Amino acid sequence: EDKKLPDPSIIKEEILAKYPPKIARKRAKSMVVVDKSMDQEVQSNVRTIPGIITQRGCCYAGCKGVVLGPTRDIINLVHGPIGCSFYAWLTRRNQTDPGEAGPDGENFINYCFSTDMQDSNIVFGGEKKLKQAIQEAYDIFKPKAIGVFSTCPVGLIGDDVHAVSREMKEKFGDCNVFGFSCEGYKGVSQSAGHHIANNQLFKHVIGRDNTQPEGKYNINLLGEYNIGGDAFELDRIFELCGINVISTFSGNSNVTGFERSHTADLNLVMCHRSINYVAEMMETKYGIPWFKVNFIGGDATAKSLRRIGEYYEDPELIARIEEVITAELPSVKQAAKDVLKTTDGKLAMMFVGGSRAHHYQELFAEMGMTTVSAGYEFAHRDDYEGRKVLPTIKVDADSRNIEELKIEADPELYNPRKTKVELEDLEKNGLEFSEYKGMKNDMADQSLIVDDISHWEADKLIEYYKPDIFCAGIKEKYVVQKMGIPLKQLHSYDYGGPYAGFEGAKNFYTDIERMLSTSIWKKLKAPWLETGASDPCICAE
Ligand code: CFN
Ligand code: HCA
Repeated sequence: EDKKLPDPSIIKEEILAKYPPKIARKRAKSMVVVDKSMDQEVQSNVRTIPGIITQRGCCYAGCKGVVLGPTRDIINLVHGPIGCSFYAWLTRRNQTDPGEAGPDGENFINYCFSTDMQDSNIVFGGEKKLKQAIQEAYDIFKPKAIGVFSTCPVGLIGDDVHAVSREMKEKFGDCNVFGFSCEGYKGVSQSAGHHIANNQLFKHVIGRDNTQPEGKYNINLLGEYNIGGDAFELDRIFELCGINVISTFSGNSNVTGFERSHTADLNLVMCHRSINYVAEMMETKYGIPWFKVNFIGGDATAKSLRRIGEYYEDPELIARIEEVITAELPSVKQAAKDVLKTTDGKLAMMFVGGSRAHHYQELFAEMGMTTVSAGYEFAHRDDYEGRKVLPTIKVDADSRNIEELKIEADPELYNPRKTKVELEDLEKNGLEFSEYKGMKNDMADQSLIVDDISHWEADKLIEYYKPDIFCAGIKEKYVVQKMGIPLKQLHSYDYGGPYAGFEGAKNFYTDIERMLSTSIWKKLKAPWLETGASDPCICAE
């Protein structure tokens, strides 16, 4: 069925008309009607306007919850009031492989570690209490590593978590203790927390263990967080291909993997937003090249595997990858066909994080569905607009003198934020660079990109587009369903998954087909409609 789509420019205008002029002017820059014939700037990574209800989280969430959250054998000790720790306790759907619970069997993910800061600590300082908590964690669990995470009050009172961590690390001798200044208020979203987490992992953990890998093709998988078991499915595929994963960052990860990750040939980057800093620092320091991959969708998975084969230029690996694709892809295609009757021509909207609002569009497209409007919560401009990325450095140094160039040349040459002229210089030197394409590239003309969407804007988009499915998180889920639209959580997968890789794609098709097949949400009447109010925001009490 072909739906006639509303004009996005009119929608945008009508949404903005509700705002005071100054705010409308600001928000206008974050709402872009896609026109692929020109370069378009998508305003992003800017402060949410106070008073607007955003989907975003904080710096602490990005650091402690997202990047360090899934590592099973680091004790994540939160320095702050108990609420911050309670908030982060098992709220993100990190899965660990019980059979592989760390080299020594540790898995601390289920615990909630906090200094439980009180008023008196705010007045007199909390460092003493922090030392005590680190000591206690060490005495009870004897962990390999302890990470200390600062919450907002720590930054305000000035406790030095780094000095305390250093002191305790020296005292223990056999436990790596390091701090994160990831106070929630820093930056404008989770994104600042990702960066802080990346920096500290690089400084304190990566590269500490030089044990050489035994595999023939040794990679790290960056920006994959094992939500709903995604990493287990990807492990399965890599194993079939004969590719050895030294470490993931950071789904189903452990300290040893991080410490050895610098021995890899290649870094594959799934979620560019949260981990690009590690990829770039590892390229600069260890000469490990990276490129973007996407394992969300059958075709995307096949394409990413082929890209790995191309990188190694090894006929044996290429042949094996082709075998795996031949064995796996047909059943994925069949599964997509099987749901087409229900899914074809349906409309989706997705407002999620910093990468999934892009990656999942491809999966929906495989089901014949169109993403009419999408946006990230906390992405930066390159996640929308794309950018040229570093030259691809080959493992065999003699294929081109890139390794030498890299080490000897002006290190500035390898600065990822190169100017156009520098990129041309690189090309003249015979260096390849690839382009990282952002969300806009994969969206149709006349679709609507909205960065850091507000509650009000999402409501209006639903009213205008009447999408068949809306994808977001737990904060949006029930409001959207009360509007009669099924909501798929693309953060937690609503307790489903895995959705990555070949098997994951099949799971996704069936889950979405089910959601589109039920009319239950249309039959419900939202409480605010019962009261006669037209807008959930003015629900009569
Ligand atoms: S697992 Fe990732 S894929 S890390 Fe990031 S940008 Fe969050 S926690 Mo929620 S689901 Fe989401 Fe991405 Fe990368 Fe997850 S889209 S918001 S900070 N995200
Ligand atoms: C976070 C974590 C989150 C929240 C999900 C949601 C996640 O941003 O702190 O809002 O439903 O994926 O768990 O993104």
